[in-house]
Amino acid sequence: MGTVEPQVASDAQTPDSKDQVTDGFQLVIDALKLNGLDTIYGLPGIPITDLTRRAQAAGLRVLSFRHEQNAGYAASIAGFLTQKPGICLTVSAPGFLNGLNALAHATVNCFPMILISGSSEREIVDLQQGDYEEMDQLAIAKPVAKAAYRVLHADDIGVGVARAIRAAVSGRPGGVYLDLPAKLFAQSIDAELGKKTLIKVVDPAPKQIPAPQSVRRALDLLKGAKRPLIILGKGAAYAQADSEIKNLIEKTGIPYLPMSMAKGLLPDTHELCASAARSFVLPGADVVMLIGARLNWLLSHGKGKTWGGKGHKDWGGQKFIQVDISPQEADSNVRIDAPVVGDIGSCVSAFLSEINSGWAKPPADWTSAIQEKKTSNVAKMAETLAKNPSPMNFHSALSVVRDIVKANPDAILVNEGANALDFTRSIVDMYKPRKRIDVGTWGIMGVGMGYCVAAAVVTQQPVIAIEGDSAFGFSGMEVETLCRYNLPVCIVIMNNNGVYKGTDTDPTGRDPAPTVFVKGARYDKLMEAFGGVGVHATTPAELRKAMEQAIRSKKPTLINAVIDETAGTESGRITSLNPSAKKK
Ligand code: ADP
Ligand code: TZD
Ligand code: MG
Repeated sequence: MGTVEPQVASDAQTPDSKDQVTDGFQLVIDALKLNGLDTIYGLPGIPITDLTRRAQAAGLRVLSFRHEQNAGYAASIAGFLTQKPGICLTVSAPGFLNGLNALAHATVNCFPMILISGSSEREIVDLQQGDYEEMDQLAIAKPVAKAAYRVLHADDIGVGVARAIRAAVSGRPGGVYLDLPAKLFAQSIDAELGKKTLIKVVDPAPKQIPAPQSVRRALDLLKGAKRPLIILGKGAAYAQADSEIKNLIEKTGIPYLPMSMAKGLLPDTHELCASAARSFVLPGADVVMLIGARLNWLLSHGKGKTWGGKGHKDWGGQKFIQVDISPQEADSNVRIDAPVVGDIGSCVSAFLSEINSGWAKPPADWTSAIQEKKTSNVAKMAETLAKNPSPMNFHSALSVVRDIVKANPDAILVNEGANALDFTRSIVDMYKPRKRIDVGTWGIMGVGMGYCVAAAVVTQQPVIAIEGDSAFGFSGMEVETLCRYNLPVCIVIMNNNGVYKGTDTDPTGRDPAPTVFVKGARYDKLMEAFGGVGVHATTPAELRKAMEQAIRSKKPTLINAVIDETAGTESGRITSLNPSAKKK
């Protein structure tokens, strides 16, 4: 620990005996506990080592990682899964910066998270006198956080934590930074007074009821539609309004398309699910209702050829209804004819109360055309999945994963990579809400092992991670963490020897190509090094056996699934965003 400050912050009494005194460490712990925040994802060191120890002693779950980025991703997804801010705890400057990536990720994906970092002495930092791990962390966090606060006095900890919680979960959720300078922790104040400074946040994410007029406008538009479509995004999954959303779709009979992390909100096998006819419904729809989904790059900005527009920026002619908690989201890419601002539970309930009084199903020519497309695409896919090539390819391996997930619908599926991501998303059906967690809005690599830890800890369900070999490398060292906490996680590495594929070569013959890795790498040995189960699988049968065994045993398992190194495509499904590939 750094300097120990005698005491400050409280006016009246001088503490006369040790047990009537509390300190900054304790108040942080008490403030978190008081608000039901019982899990910390972090990495110890100056000045927060004692905070991790004392939090653990006080009954909080403290999960210690090998790199702060992974702890941060764990906290971010815990926020998504629980609607409570996930807490990431780091040391100053470098630890803080390592965690910052995840904070930005939380903000971009609308996940509630609080990054708490210890920081160095304010006076020295502000005069830039070269303190240990000196950095103006608050200033650096601000641009990527939804909000950022610093607490200087122990009797402000209660307010600091309360503000951080409200900022993280209210309205559009996001990442919040809380800066706690080293000196704060050792400040002691009278225990009774300290207790009174704590705040139990009342109604941290208040309901936001939509204006009746906006609800009517939206329903009028939807009623007049000949080819309506509902798009469910991860905001809809986050909102935990599962039965309302199911009712809306089933009562209206409108086909829907789930975005990646909204898969399973209704089972992907639902008759109204249009996933297998995506490239038919997007250009074909005349009215589209977005529920917790932004018209960003993942939806081609609501225009262009994907939507039936002539050129890449041309409007396809759709009218849009957008249900979102953020009043600023509408019109961000194309005109939104009927914005409905509110929380998804309240908005969908408002729709339902109107719809209950009768709703005509969409015209049969639209729904039957979708059905036809689905049937033919599903049949084509089934044919591909049934093949058993040697070496194994993405399809034959994922056909196994598809069966395992079907048999274990409560398991959480973590997914990252390029081809390993795109193929899994389209091949593996999800059956329940919030079971699929992946690379999110930025399409980032590195979320894998942090997500596995948090998913196992907060849901107490088995976790299956389908990882590209490159993707896995970003957080691979956390297999030790999985073993240390003995978490029921089954990792499958789709090992195609590299980024996208393993076949590139250096034209000069000097080095390996930038996209390729050591051929035939044995990632399974990595898991064995820490006492977990490692399996080398070269056939679908071996993969199936190993996955079944992993789920049954609940032991941390890593299956190195050998995939044909020629099988992938450059950038997976987003080749068009790749400038060099476009030129070819
Ligand atoms: P996807 O990537 O699945 O399309 P996005 O992350 O783009 O989803 O969109 C999620 C949207 O959901 C954001 O615009 C966010 O404001 C919104 N959102 C998040 N939580 C809620 C909620 N409880 N009620 C309404 N909207 C929400
Ligand atoms: N760095 C980060 C943090 N995020 C990224 N998305 C990338 C780099 C670029 N990138 C992708 O977009 S996918 C990918 C990288 C490096 C890895 C793809 O290789 P993989 O998957 O082995 O994980 P496939 O199955 O071989 O395609
Ligand atoms: Mg790969």
